[in-house]
Amino acid sequence: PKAIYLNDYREPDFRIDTTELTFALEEDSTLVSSKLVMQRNQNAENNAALVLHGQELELLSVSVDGKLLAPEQYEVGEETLTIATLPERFVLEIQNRIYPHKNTALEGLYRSGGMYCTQCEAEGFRRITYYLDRPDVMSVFTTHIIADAEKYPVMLSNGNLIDEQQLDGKRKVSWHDPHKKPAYLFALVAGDLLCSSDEFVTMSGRKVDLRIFVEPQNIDKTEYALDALKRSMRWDEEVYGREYDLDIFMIVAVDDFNMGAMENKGLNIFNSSCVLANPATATDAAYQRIEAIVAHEYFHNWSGNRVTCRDWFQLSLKEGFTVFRDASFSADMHSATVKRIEDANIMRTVQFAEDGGPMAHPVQPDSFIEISNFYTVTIYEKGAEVVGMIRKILGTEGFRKGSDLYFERHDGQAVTIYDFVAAMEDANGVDLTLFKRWYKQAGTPRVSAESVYDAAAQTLTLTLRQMCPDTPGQTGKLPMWIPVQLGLIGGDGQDMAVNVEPASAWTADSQVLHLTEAEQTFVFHGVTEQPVLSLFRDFSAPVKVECEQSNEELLFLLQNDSDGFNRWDAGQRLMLNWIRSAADSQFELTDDARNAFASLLADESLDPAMVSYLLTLPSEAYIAEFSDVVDPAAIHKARKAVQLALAESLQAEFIACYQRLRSDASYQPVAADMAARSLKNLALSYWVKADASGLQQAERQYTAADNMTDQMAALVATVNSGDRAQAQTLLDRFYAQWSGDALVVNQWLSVQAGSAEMGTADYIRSLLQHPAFDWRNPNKVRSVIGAFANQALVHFHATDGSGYELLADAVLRLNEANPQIASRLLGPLTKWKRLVPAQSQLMKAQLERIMAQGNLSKDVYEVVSKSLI
Ligand code: HT7
Ligand code: ZN
Repeated sequence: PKAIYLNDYREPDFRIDTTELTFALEEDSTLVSSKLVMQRNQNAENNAALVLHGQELELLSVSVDGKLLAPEQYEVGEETLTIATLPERFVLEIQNRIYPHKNTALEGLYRSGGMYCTQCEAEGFRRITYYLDRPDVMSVFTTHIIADAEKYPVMLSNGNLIDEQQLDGKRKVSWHDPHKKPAYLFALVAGDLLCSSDEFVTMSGRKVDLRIFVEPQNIDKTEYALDALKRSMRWDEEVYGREYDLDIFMIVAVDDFNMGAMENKGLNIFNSSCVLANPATATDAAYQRIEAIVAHEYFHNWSGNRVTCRDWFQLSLKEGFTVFRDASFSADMHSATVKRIEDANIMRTVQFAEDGGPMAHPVQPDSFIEISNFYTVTIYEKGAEVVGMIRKILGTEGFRKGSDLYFERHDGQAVTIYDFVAAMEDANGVDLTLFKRWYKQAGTPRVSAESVYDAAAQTLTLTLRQMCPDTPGQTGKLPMWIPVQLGLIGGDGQDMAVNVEPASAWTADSQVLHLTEAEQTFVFHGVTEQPVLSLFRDFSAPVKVECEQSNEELLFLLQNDSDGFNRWDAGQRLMLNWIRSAADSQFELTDDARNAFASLLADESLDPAMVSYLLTLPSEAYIAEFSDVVDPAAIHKARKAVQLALAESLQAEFIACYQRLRSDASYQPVAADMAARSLKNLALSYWVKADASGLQQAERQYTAADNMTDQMAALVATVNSGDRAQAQTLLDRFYAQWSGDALVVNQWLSVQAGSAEMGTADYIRSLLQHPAFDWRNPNKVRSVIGAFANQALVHFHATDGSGYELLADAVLRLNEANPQIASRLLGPLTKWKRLVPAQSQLMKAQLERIMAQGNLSKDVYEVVSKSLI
């Protein structure tokens, strides 16, 4: 397979003004007829041939301006259809047949359960018909669907419904989308579905119909998504001035889906796990994920659909910006500090690992073999952090001016990341040239800090140094523009007022210091006592910070920092120090530390969700990211020792906290209740570790629970307690209760597969034989294989290599059937270079075994070949 380069980008030679598609959904195949009104682009070469993309299509006929072409007038290649001689303007008509029932890759048009659905991003449309399947070709689409009226009473496509006809036993419906769009935003759904409806009145007073379509058994699980949708629509009007632009907005839930959801114009398609919820079946975490994803897909209507990407190297233009927007929305709906903690956690565990590994790539990549491999945490989450830094630099008002200009200037266009930055610059009169390095340089910058306090001069001199390690294909990185939000805290725990020199490097409003060179020294004046430094407040830049601070200083920050994010960060750094010092599996808390955590647990004025995070140990993956050489077994043991020490020394406080937060009120998926449940259930998880009374309480909670959050928390606490018999009893009860609900069964699979107490490779192989498991369903694969390789780290890294072998087997099994899922599963196998030598060799051997197989998909080939370099 060969790579595609950003530098090779050329404008398309042809445009497609209108696209009319007719789908005849037949028993075991679908006939697709397309009518494209096309013209040669002005700056295209005069005689350039038309080269359309197409994959796995059975071509039936090609006509130009109503005349059927003879086979010698066009050429069908492996993945192209070329027509050499064409006029300036013409109407191209193509008929082809496709086989949705045989489509296991879940790209293009496929079957999920009894319904038809599509997934066209990034390059799935070419599996439907021959087309210019690239995002800078935007067209106005009309879609006709003809199918058996009884089997498929619901037939949907983008835009507004324009016609419905009965045709002896069949029905034909027609949809028209007035907004021009690239083919990746096309969607079609047909099935026997029910819908929940509502309406929304936009800021200019237009009424929009809202519909969520689901299979009949799920009709009681749509309320929350509908509510989240209305809140998202209002929020986008209020915060970004963006109004919805069609008469109808539809969401469809499907069971078989490679990712979370898809923002097709007016017809979002969702993985059912990301939209369906009711209190009995969905946890608080699932509710929050649903809210965030509904918002994310809705926000794409402007950041992605109205203004789209010129090419796939610009993917972060829509994804980074939209993640940034959905994160701000979630912060407004719940706690901003907690949301920041969650996002920083993902950056530090998953994105930093990607940026330090073989698949490291810039937010705007230079090349790829398979674009599906680039829907990554770097494009999404680091992309969002980069947008967040622009907001830190410009301030909230300046950022809004920039986004207004961006949407106004580029509405209806396919543009680049630099067009976005240019709008921010032009709206604010700032030069962001230096800042753009964040888009081009891969890798996580390291920032070290050294400070010297001069009591006589009342100054603090702070020297910051930055360096960014080499990444594959990129050496000798240049300094970045790093916004360092900071505070100096006095002995009374209060922030000190400061003056900074050079003043030009300091934005007083936001307390941000601008680090732009490899090394810079800043002098703070009027510092009346030796302060404690609080750096990178609010996770102001996605960097690794090296700043020597003692455990006493960290404890001080944990108790006093006015920045909630840095309170949590100080706690994590402190716990990391403990875990490092517990390498011999023994650990004891100091009195000061015990008392500090005890008072956090007792402090009713604090947000319980925040306290829950303050008392959560860094995950094994997080600890690994902060280790030079990763020894998963040692990390597991040391972390467990610290966990036990916390559980035992704070047992009374955990029990008191648990009892205080118990509530008999009925379940509500609202922020305050979710926060209380999160701390209550964290307290339970420690209590269970401390003594047998915790396990009894877990069983009482499990039995009494009227909601999945409490039921699942009790189950997880029991499974992780190490009492195998009790764990099995609850697991059996759970399955007996929920075997009819696929989404709940997936949670049941993943609790077991992701548990350090249960998830050995042998156990996973037995789960793969369970009737509830199905290789064709990505959610089930993720629930078992994904949970095992990403969460049950001590078993995935078993010293006999059985975990690595299991993952490699799964990748090979899925390589042909579903290459996207096969490739996504591979992530944990690419980290071999940082492991202790014995593990490293075992892991590499499995990569080599995969590489040695013939016919690897492009997706799998790209990840494995890059990982072995
Ligand atoms: N924009 C959507 C991307 C997506 C996707 C990409 C590749 C293969 C399958 C996919 N399903 C959805 C999702 C989003 O970011 O909103
Ligand atoms: Zn997205």
